Amino acid sequence: MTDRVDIPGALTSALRDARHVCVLTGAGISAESGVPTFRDAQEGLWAQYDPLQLATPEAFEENPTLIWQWYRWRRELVAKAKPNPGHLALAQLAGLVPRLTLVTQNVDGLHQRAGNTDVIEFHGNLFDDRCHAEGCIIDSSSSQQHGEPDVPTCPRCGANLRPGVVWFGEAIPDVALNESFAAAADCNVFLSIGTSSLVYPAAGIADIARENGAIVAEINPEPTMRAASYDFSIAANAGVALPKLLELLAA
Ligand code: BV8
Repeated sequence: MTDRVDIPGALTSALRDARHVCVLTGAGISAESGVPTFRDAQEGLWAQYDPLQLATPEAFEENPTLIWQWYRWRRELVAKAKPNPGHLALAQLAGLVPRLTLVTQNVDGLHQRAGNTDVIEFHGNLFDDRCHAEGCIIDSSSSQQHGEPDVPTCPRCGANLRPGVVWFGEAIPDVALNESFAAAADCNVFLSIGTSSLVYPAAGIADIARENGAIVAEINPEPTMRAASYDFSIAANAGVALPKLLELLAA
């Protein structure tokens, strides 16, 4: 992938004039930080598993130890990762437009580490622990319980703890869902960045923006089948396209 990217002038102008920009990010924006996307083959021990099969309540019920091993491996990997120029550009964008709503499907917390403060974590956060019985978030130091038991337990009720993410087949938290849908309906420009747009209801957020008259652009080195229905499709890595976009905006 070259570092050259063409940013349509009409997109830069629309962003310059926007009252409200809504951004949806997926695993692709963290790829350049070394965090494997869901579509990428996993590494090592985890190469034999399909994340779509592991990220489910059924898999946790069946083998909580294995699921905790997977999430601990991801926590370690993400903790070593750093925000990349794509994350940093979005943090800069927040300071350049009147209102930016950042909705992320990612659970890695890299947008917050890049400086975005107002992030809607549509699928939760990798580093949160949640009581599997009561559903409440528990202070995550609990999962580092004395000698890290294979499956940490809730200090309040003794049930198993689980990572604070939304698994396949689980509902999106109401607040995240409603705030994301409202932002998509209200925004003037919608940027879909680094997502295959295959997972619902996240993938439907762009439709809400489009149906409410927003200008929609996708940034993805492999344009998705939805790109044809968007106003702009920028076939480039986020870490290349977003800094270029910000350079033009700030000019
Ligand atoms: C729900 C947290 C209902 C966990 C995740 C059939 C049809 C439609 C829908 C369904 C269906 N069957 C089932 C469903 C629903 C299901 C779903 O959508 N399944 C899919 C697989 C078909 N959805 C759900 O289950 C959701 N819940 O529907 O609940 C309900 C309602 C009421 C009551 C009860 C239930 C919950 C979904 C949430 C799942 N959790 N994550 C964890 O992380 O462990 S999803 C997980 O996978 C990620 O969070 C992310 O959302 C998704 C992967 O998608 P992407 O982010 O797009 O990543 P991907 O790897 O796919 O693509 C990366 C892209 O980046 C690529 O396009 C690539 O080209 C691009 N890229 C690569 N490098 C770069 C780049 N782009 C830019 N720059 C680069 N450098």
